[in-house]
Amino acid sequence: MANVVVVGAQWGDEGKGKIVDWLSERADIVCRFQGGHNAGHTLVVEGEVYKLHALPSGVVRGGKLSVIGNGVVLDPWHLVDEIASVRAQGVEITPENLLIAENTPLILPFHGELDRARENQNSVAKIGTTGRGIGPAYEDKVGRRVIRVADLADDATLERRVDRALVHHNALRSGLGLDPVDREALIEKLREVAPAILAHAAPVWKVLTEARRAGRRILFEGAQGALLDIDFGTYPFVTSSNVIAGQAATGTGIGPGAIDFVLGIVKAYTTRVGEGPFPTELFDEDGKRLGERGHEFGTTTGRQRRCGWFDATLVRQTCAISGVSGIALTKMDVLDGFEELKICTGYELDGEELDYLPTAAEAQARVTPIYETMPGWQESTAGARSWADLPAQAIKYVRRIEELIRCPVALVSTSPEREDTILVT
Ligand code: 2SA
Ligand code: MG
Repeated sequence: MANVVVVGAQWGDEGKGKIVDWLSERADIVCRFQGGHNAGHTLVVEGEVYKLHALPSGVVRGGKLSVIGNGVVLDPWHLVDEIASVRAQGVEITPENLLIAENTPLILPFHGELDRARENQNSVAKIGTTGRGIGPAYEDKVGRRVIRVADLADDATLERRVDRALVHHNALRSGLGLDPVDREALIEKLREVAPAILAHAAPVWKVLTEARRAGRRILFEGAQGALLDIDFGTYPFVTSSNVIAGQAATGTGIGPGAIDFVLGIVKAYTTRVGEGPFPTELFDEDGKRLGERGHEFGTTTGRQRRCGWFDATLVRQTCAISGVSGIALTKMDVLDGFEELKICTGYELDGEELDYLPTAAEAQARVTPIYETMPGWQESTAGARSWADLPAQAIKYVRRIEELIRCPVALVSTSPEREDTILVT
């Protein structure tokens, strides 16, 4: 398979990091195309644990080109720190193996302050964001007042861009009781960080076009999950970018025809962090058990994740919207030992059956799941590396999911270790 897009098909934290790492071995280039350091991908390579937020997962593998595309919002100071921390783990990062699109918008300190001020202000505004300034940075991008990587190269441009942003932000800040931004200090801070970022700046669209022409394989690494998509997610409890597969093209500057395969990452149950509707959420012992067995705590903020049964209705919907070609089913082993397992096959709302999640927030909050129950399995699936290693009941569970979501299972992951992966043929 030439160029693959990997996207989350639930609310993020589906275990994309491991799958991306697994696939990156077969790719020449790994690109991020949306989100920012609100992502958190944990990679375990030969026992060493890497926690990445802004950097593409390809960086931990030698000989790959890593790319941060224009669809990302980049906190330059965070990136410098993240580079330093993975370097300390022995990873080599150079202007040759890490490129940043010149048209990438920057997250500035006042974006984070605004994000957190809104979250803390009152319950009406609360989304449960990561507080990283992601939303405010995307707002500025669309509002045509963001500072982009290329703007760092010229002092006069940089000052003009800062002034343009501050007209807006100082007015906003005064309404929130925040002091105006210290213009000189901000410009100084930007000048300081500029060389470290500019060293990696490149016309990514051009690099990718040429790479494609030369037959190099590109892996597009999504962050978050389709239900957090700004258009198709559980709005307003979403992130501020398009996270679905179509964004891989817009967020890097390559045509949609370059995408050969869309791999949707799907966890064998459901989790979500932050506020918002979650039809199959469990508040009982089963939910607690999923959280404990699955170590469901956020990589980025350490928050405890809400847990629930597998929702086939939602995944069928997100697979359709992302044009998923096949799924990777992760964290199967977390289900080991359950007496029975439930799968949501549809919803009921006001006495009617629905085969999709309606758009209206009010309806999303009120749907009740329709479940089918399957017997669980008592054997361990942890570390299974072939179909034959799986208990019969676990295979039935996978096959039933496949049927319900109308999409084939391409991979099954049975532990955080990259070798513990079943390739379904
Ligand atoms: P924000 O900070 O504006 O993006 O927050 C808006 C909502 O989006 C949710 N959000 C996330 N939910 C789950 N996982 C996230 N990141 C993963 C991680 C990375 C991944 O492990 O941390 O799987 O790609 C993530 N990022 C944002 C957030 O909780 C708000 O509900
Ligand atoms: Mg994650």
